[in-house]
Amino acid sequence: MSFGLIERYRDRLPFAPEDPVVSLGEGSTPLVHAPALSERVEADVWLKYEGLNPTGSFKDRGMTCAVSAAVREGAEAVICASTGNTSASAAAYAARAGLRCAVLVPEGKIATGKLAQALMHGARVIVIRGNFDQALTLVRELVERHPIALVNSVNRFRLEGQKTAAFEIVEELDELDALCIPVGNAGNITAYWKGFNEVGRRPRMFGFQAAGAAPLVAGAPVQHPETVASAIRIGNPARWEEAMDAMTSSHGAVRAVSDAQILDAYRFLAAREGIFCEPASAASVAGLLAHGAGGAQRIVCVLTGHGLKDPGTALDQVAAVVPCEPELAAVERAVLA
Ligand code: AN7
Repeated sequence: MSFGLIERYRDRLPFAPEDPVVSLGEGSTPLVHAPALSERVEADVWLKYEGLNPTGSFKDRGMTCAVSAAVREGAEAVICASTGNTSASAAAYAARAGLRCAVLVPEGKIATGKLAQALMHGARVIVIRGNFDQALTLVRELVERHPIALVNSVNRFRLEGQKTAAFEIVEELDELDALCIPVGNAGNITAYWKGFNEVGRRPRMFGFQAAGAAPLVAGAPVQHPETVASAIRIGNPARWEEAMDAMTSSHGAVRAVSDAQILDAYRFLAAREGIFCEPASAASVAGLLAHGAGGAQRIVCVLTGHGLKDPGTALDQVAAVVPCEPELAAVERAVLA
């Protein structure tokens, strides 16, 4: 019997024992030591493997709380704008709760696995001819007019759930100097900082954005964000101020990484550490490799989503398969070549 994170951390979450809980057994993800990466950066690095949540991303931590709260409030439907993972998670938890779910996603810019998840879980998938920022503006206006619960990370229950990843890390590591994390809509870095503060810890927070979608680095919204890391193709983060506060008050930083650096880190993690994450997740490691973490010795990189989410980008990155006749001599040549 595995427990979800509301049960595990109820004393630190805004849920009473009698409240309804919608859970898929999220959280309690592995913190995996990364020897090859540690050697490259001459520090001790661990990977918080959030791709092992039920729908394959960290969003499930926030969604168990957001959907449980929506049920408690009597909601019948939930909605979100999404670059993909939020839609997959919202769809799954809504299905579990018996709620209707609608998701707005940017046309042509969501990874195949995420789209398949949202559709399989029965969400109404609305494809916006625009980007994530436009979709988020639209859903925020829509929920002003209709009684539908908004489950983007502007919903405070999302951050409550996601802060539990920080609790799990400090339970495993007595000392932690820095956290490296990809930043898109800036909810997750805000949630980690909240979680660390609640347990009296203050690691330096290093946020990494894709160079083509780096409003926090530029100090201004980006009108037309572009990056291979579609999950973080976001030009105007909702949690802008909180994220900047997390980085400045922890003596961290926000930096950009190029798509080439992201893809290098993505392949390195798969080929050398045996860990397959999605491109956006690799931004945390790309950032550590490119910019360091202020001389920190004990570092956690958050791998936010599973590599299986985005088979298209993976297959674009790797060597071709080896065709072979079904004969021993041919197989021998193919294997030993
Ligand atoms: C794999 O699904 O915004 O900075 O709509 O899917 O909290 O936004 C996804 C974000 C990092 C960035 N890694 O987190 C969405 C969405 C992955 C992600 C982020 C996302 P935030």
